[in-house]
Amino acid sequence: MGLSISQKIIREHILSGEMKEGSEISIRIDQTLTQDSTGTMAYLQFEAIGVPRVKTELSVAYIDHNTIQSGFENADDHKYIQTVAKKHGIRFSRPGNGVCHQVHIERYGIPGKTLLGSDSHTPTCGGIGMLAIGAGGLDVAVAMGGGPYYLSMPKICQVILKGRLAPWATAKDIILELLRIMSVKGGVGKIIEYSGDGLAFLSVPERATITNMGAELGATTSIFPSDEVTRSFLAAQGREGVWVSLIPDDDVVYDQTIEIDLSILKPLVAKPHMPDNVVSVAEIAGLKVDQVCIGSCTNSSLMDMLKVAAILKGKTVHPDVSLVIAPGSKQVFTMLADSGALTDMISAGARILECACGPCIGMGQSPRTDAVSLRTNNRNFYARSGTASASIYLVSPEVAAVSALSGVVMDPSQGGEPPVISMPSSFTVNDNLVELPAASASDIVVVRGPNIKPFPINVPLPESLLGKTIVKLGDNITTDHIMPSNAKLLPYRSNIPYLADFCLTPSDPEFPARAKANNGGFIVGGSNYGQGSSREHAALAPLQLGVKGVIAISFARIHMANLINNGILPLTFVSPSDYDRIDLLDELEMKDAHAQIASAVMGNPITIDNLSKGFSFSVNSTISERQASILLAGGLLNFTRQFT
Ligand code: MIC
Ligand code: SF4
Repeated sequence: MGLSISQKIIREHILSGEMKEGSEISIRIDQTLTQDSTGTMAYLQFEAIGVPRVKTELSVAYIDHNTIQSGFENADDHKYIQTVAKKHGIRFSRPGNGVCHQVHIERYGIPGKTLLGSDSHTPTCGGIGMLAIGAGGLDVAVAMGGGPYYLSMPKICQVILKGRLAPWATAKDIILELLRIMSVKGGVGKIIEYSGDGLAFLSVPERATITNMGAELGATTSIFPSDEVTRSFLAAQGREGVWVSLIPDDDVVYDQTIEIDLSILKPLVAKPHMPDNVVSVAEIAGLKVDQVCIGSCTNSSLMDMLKVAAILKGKTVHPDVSLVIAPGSKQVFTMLADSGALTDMISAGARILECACGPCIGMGQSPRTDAVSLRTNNRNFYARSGTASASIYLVSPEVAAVSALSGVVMDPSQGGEPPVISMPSSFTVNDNLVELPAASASDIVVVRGPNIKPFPINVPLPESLLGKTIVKLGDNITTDHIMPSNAKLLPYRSNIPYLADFCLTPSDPEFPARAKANNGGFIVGGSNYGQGSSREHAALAPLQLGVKGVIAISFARIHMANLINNGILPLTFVSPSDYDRIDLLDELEMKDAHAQIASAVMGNPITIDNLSKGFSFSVNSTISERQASILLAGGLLNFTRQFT
């Protein structure tokens, strides 16, 4: 049986386990990336591991998330990351250089290599045929130290793209269509591999839009072949030397196949508050718009920006609309300036932001009360914009730009020709904002600000876990619910005690107080619990509040790994109907925890007693032997320390 693209990369990098769907494998990581909102914690953990210099081929620390400096905290964290990077062999991408994923694909990604990033949109680099995976900061710290990355061997899902996009339909519409088909949990446990004759018409930035937003499917990663399109992109970046061809064998047997006919795709939109709530733009045409945000790691490439500039040229943004634009990188920004396209944007009334995540993570530009905000981002989760009453709609840059001019949602395919923009034969390359690490670490002093507080480390698993149900939640709870992030909270990413007071507040404002009053306990959730980001703060804050276990119908991949890494038990209902039999403040007990965890590794269910209601129910924990040992030790740091 032939191998798919990702199976070929895994075969080259596998360190342990068998490439058999569902079994735990470990792989060698060639490159890592971090960004600042997860990076501070990742580097604190890297320091705790105690490896003097990274052992990867390349590790880059980006500053792109926490860029509003309304107090000392973010600037302090930036200085910490800059100095810790310099000391330990990591390149430092200064603020102003751009969003990690955009810069990484432009300057560092290599087809056929592995990349682990402390950000869920790391799969963006799958657009050039890299096996790029998002993970919690601790997993990335371990990989920087030369340790393997463990994952459960995913299923391989083939998506065949047929034909060519019609005018005004875009790469964003391809991934929105896939979200409509598969839903936000349809990709869990899968790698999405793209193929088909349609690939020839999709440039690398377009492919990257698709692999980027594969994160919203819950997929482990997404990947395109490395072909002539990839080669010419890398050549235009002055990096043709790193190109290798990477295509699947002819006789691959895929676990799932989905076909999309590109020629019939229309502009699509994801309505509030889920990226899979997809309808055609035509269906909501005419809706009055208050804000339009163009940018984010999904749609901030030069091609996207040039199209937007061409639409805005010579026009004026509607008086009721605030249009903000954040180019993805310094390369994009300078090329916009040099070509005059930036002038077209400014003249039309666009408010130009620095090249960073910005509004996508609520780092500024929170919309007004009850606003309708059209964004080119990948996530429209409840309250993520910083304004809980706002409605965020996810669209392509083209739909965003035409709607910014008209003041209402517009389906551009109803009339007019789209701007024709072609890929430049060469990009402007200037890596002057990337600092190289020091040759010798001895004279580098790591600078730590006063906002860096000790992070919680769990205790070894007790023999019996006893606690109340301190919250009961529905399906698709995101990490933005569990650990909200916005301009007010992001500066506290290195201060878990402070953040814990905001844990789960978008779902239940009383949760932190209730958790404290009951000395922690259990979280009960629905399906796809913890979808979204890689932030391990969504495990650390519950740990700070004494959460012992999360019992859910199903989990998102990265969050489940983060729970285990912090010694919090991820348990799934054997019979989902038991979910209905548990009420808030029910007292739950898991007896013989050690024996039950050991037996869960063999696939046996775990028994939990509901002491308040007088019944027992079964849960599963789909963990490997290694993960069981981590849970028994009280988390990965404790587990690792046993051997040092
Ligand atoms: C996001 O898009 O949600 C973030 C902010 O980039 C997160 C990382 C974080 O929470 O710092 C992600 O995607 O992993
Ligand atoms: Fe930044 Fe938004 Fe991309 Fe996350 S999704 S990395 S916040 S631009």
